[in-house]
Order: sequence, then C-alpha cells, then structure tokens
Amino acid sequence: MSISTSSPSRAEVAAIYRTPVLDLIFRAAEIHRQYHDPSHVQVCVLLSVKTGGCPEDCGYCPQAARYHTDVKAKPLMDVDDVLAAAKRAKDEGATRFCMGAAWREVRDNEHFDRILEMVRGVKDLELEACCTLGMLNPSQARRLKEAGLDAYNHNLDSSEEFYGEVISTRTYQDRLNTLQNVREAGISVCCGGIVGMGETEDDRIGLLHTLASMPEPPESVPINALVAVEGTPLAEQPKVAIWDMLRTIATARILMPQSMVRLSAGRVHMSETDQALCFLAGANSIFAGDKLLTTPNPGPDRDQLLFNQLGLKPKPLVVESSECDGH
Ligand code: SAM
Ligand code: DTB
Ligand code: SF4
Repeated sequence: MSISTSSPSRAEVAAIYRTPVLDLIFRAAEIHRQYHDPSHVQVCVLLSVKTGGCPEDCGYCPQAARYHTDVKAKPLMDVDDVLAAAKRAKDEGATRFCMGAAWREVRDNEHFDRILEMVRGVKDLELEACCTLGMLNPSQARRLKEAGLDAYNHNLDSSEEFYGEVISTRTYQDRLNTLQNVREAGISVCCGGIVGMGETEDDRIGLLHTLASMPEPPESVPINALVAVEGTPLAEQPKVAIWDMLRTIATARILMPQSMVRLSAGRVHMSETDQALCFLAGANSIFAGDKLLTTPNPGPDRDQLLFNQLGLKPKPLVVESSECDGH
C-alpha cells in the first residue's frame, strides 16, 4: 500500500480504508511510531461556555433548540468561572483547554469580547487554548489569533454528499470558508467528523479524502463516535461498530501522519480494549474529564486506570520559546 506524496486521490483513500483491518492497523501503527512517541497521549479538556438554544438543525446535536432534549439552555459563562475550570483542568494534567459555544456563528458584540478575554486568561495559565464557536469571518479569526488562540475546532462531520442529510441550515462550503479564515489567520486547524450517523463507508472515505486534500491538513483531527441523544433525529442510531472507528482512525493516521488524531466523543461506550486498539491504530489525543460538552465522558479515575494499564503518559506541552538564545 503506497500513497502518493501529494494529495491522495479518493480511490487511493478508499484502497487504504478497505485494507484488511489488521493490516490497516499494523500499517497505521508503523507510521504512528515514525512520527510520534506512541506512549504520549495529548489530554484536552472541554468546557461548554454557552450551552444549548442553538438555531442550527445538526441532526446529532442535543444543543439544537428545535429538538426536545434534556439540555437546558444557559447564557454565556463568566470569565472567572471559565478560568477556574481551566485551572482545575491544568491541575488534573490537561495541556489543552477547549471552549465550546452553541452558536451558529460569532457576532461582533460583547459576548465575543468576553470569549477573547477567556482566551487571554487560558493562555496566561500556560495551556493551549482552543475554541469552537461556529462560523467565523476573517476579522473574527484575526481577533482570536491576536488574543492568543492556538487552535479552532470546526468539523466537516462527514462527506459533502451525506452532510445535507444531517444538517440543512448551513452548507459544507460554509464550513470550508470558516476553515480557510482560521488557516489564513495563522490559527491551527482542528477538523474531523462523526462516525455512526448512518453514513456509508464511502462517506467516511469522502470525509478523510477532503481532510487530507486541504492545502495543509488539519493539525488535529477529532474522530467522534456518535453519542445518540434522546430527542435528536439520530437518537435511534445503533452504536457504531468498533471496526468502523478503527478504520477511520487508522486511515486518518496514514493520510495525515503528523497530525494529532483525537479519539473524541463516544469513549464512554467503548471498552478499554476498544480504546487500546484505537491508540494502536494511531489515535494520540483524548478529551478527559467527566463531561464532553453536554454528554458524559469517562472520568479521571477510569482514564488513570486505562493509562496505567497501557503504559500511556499525558503528552507534555511543548512551550515554544519566542527568541533564539544564540547557542
Ligand atoms: N456550534 C459549533 C459548531 O457546530 O461548530 C461548536 C460546537 S459543536 C457541539 C462541535 C462538534 O461537536 C460538532 O461539529 C460535532 O462534530 C460534535 N458533536 C456534536 N454533537 C455530537 C454528538 N452527539 N456525538 C458526537 N459528536 C457530536
Ligand atoms: C469534537 O470534535 N468533539 C467535541 C469537540 N470537538 C468540541 C464535542 C463532542 C460533543 C459531544 C456531544 C456533547 O457532549 O454535547
Ligand atoms: Fe449548534 Fe454546533 Fe450543535 Fe450544530 S453542532 S446544533 S451548530 S451547537
């Protein structure tokens, strides 16, 4: 299995994805070891700084106002409360703090000013700062960069063809435009998708092909297993097969060898063995803490046991020095 050094064709991506699964994992594990220390897993913590009441219709999302879920809408949090949560995350070993808002897009108002203050505060704590706030225009992306934002999460979720079956209130092109604004502002791109929404193998291949064909691939690629939430249109989706997660993770690792591949939502429904296979297949980042945005996540005790069992360590933060000391 060889891939061209330039952007791979969709047929090449399909050939990788459809490799017999043990060979696929083996190849991904080899590549993982060439580019990363396989004992290191990046530990990120998520906080929903503005929960629920979202005007969008993403079929998987418990925060969309139009679906009747248990999520109660809450206003944008105060800066101090967010920074207290960031401090706790750091004390518990996280190196990246990701703030999520249930917005369609950012607006230039006092709420955005508050988000910029949160970003500055998270940076003062010497954590990587990440946000996921919906669509951004170029000037908003620049202001986030000036505040010190390291990364912006904006997922493509699936193939362009399947996207319209899950979301109607915005287009794939809207997502690509925001991703370009983030990239042009010099912010690191975090972009991935969800497995288990009823998409076909070809849709997963399409997503992976789009990600790997970007002018620069995303620095981080979250792979979420759908968390089927009661009240959403995807509530009745069966739990995704572990083989689909493994193929998606392994193909992402092979196509984007330098990126962080994050085993994101859905870990709460996975056994330790399943998660171990995901790390073997090239995942090297997780969300830690009891909660993702609104749904449960394995807590620190379970993750500590998992790390001990597998000999994994939290990846230390590499602090870039701003000047060269001349030696
Ligand atoms: N509103 C912003 C947006 O859509 O970009 C940011 C928050 S949104 C909750 C971030 C991402 O979480 C979505 O793009 C989706 O990929 C993921 N997500 C949301 N609900 C999910 C679920 N039930 N299961 C798995 N992933 C989910
Ligand atoms: C991502 O890809 N997964 C995270 C993060 N980026 C923002 C969100 C998962 C959300 C799962 C559903 C919830 O907890 O509300
Ligand atoms: Fe809103 Fe984001 Fe949820 Fe879509 S995924 S409904 S945009 S919070």
